[in-house]
Amino acid sequence: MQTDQLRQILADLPVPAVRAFDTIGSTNDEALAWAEAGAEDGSLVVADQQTMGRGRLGRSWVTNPGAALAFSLILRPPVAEQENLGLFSPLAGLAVCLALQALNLPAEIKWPNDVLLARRKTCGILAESAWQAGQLHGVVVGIGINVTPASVPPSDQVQFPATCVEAQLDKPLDRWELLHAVLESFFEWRNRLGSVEFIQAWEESLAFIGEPVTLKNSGGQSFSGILQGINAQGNLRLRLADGMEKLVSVGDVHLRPDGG
Ligand code: BT5
Repeated sequence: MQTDQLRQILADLPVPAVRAFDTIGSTNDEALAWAEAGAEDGSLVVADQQTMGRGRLGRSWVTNPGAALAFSLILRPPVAEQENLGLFSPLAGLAVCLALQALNLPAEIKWPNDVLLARRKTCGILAESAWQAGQLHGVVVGIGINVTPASVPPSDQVQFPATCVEAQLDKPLDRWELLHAVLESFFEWRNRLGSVEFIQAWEESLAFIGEPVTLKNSGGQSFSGILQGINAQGNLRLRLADGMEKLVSVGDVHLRPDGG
């Protein structure tokens, strides 16, 4: 996909500039460098293939050529929006989820922001902020979506079962239409970031409500309980075995369905 063609496809969206690559290390790295160099809010980096795609905490993300969507959106949040910085990755998850639901797919969100189809990971999100002298300089929201079967890594290379959109849709999908739909939904919900409706929409698409799950943080601590939902601050509500409710904030936490 050429940069000019992509610009045309996205012309009705608040995307002022696009950089498209056949192959790149990581679209997030390119976007962080571009943000540093002064990219405007809404600028977009797209790649057909990533050779060093990144997940969270040094994990890797596989993007095979011609098979997936891999893109990074540069945001320049105004001060009011900076209060909800932690909600940018859930916003991206919600946008992907709603775009897939619009294709009649029963997409769900594995809290906080992975998107699942048939309980398998179809999309991963990595939001990173750039700071300069204590000031927020920009946020890069990286989104990877598995589209064709060639995008799905072998099962021994993933921590959580994976799938792709076409496997669930049972017909080919135009990747660029999906990109447009995701960005449209992202910008629409960005206007309501952190609102009651935002939390409601996030919770409505949440996977595993009423089911036993275990949450693990990077320190190795884990909590098991029944997933209740999301509170107004975006924290996950977990009912522990002793009946107490535990709130877990968006951060470095891994959620796993028990026995899943
Ligand atoms: C994520 O990390 O899920 C965030 C992935 C973000 C990727 C996008 S693509 C555009 C932008 N540029 C980048 O360099 N990154 C962003 P995490 O929750 O840490 O999950 C990573 C784990 O997912 C890996 O350790 C694998 O187990 C698994 N994985 C890797 N590639 C996958 C794929 N294509 N589909 C499903 N699972 C995958």
